Amino acid sequence: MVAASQPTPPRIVVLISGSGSNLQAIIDNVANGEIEADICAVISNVAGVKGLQRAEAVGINTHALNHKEYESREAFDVAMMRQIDDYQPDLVVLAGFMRILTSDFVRRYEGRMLNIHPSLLPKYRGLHTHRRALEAGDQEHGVTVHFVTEELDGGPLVIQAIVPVQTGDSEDDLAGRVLKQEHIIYPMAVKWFTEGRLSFNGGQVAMDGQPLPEGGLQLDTRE
Ligand code: NHR
Ligand code: GAR
Repeated sequence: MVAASQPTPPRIVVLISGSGSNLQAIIDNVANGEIEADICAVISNVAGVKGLQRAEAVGINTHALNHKEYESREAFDVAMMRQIDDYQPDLVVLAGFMRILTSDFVRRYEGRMLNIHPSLLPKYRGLHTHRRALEAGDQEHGVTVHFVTEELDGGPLVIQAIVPVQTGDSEDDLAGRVLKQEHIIYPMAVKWFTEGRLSFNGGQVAMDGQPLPEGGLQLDTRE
């Protein structure tokens, strides 16, 4: 029997700055067939990081663009856009990417760029989220996947995973508990996007054509 010709799978470019464990979770879900997509390239603003090695190990193109070698944020972002556009991606995935992006960059990929942020947005935009949740005495914490807009960590929410904060938790304990959930919800969101189920159009996130509530979907891991 002749196999039916498959449409070309959606193309993904992943931006990282470090360990790339979220990248690995997405790589694994593509490898096992859960996500039908082509991860065409991984780009890091830091050379030599583990995430680049993870990509190289499975034959994905990698690029390191050191932001310190550019005279401005704008110049760095222009270089990144050129590199990304070589691959004509359908989706840009920020996976532990640590540079704030300019408006021109964000506008170029709006509606097709996702980020994972380690807090229950709208709480704790920006950095050091685990420390801030502990210092505030929060009993719950978590992680959010959202579409990227110009407003830092302010784009519309897709899905959150909620974890408990336990007595005596260190920042690392809490970060580890959250990271485990990141590896579940980020591949889910990427899968929905690549299947055409998840969209962000005209300011509204929709799943299967239905607008999502403002808080996005919730995965509550507490008993
Ligand atoms: N850019 C825009 N325009 N909008 C968003 O929502 C973005 C973004 C760029 C990155 C990820 C974000 C996160 O999930 C992200 C979302 C870096 C910083 C930061 O302060 C803040 C938020 C995020 C990523 N970066 C410092 C900077 O000067 C550098 C910090 C460092 O290198 O360690 O760019 O948390
Ligand atoms: C993750 O916890 C991610 O949510 C966070 O950095 C870690 C990256 O881990 N992202 C940010 O803080 C973005 N500012 P990874 O490199 O192992 O995926």
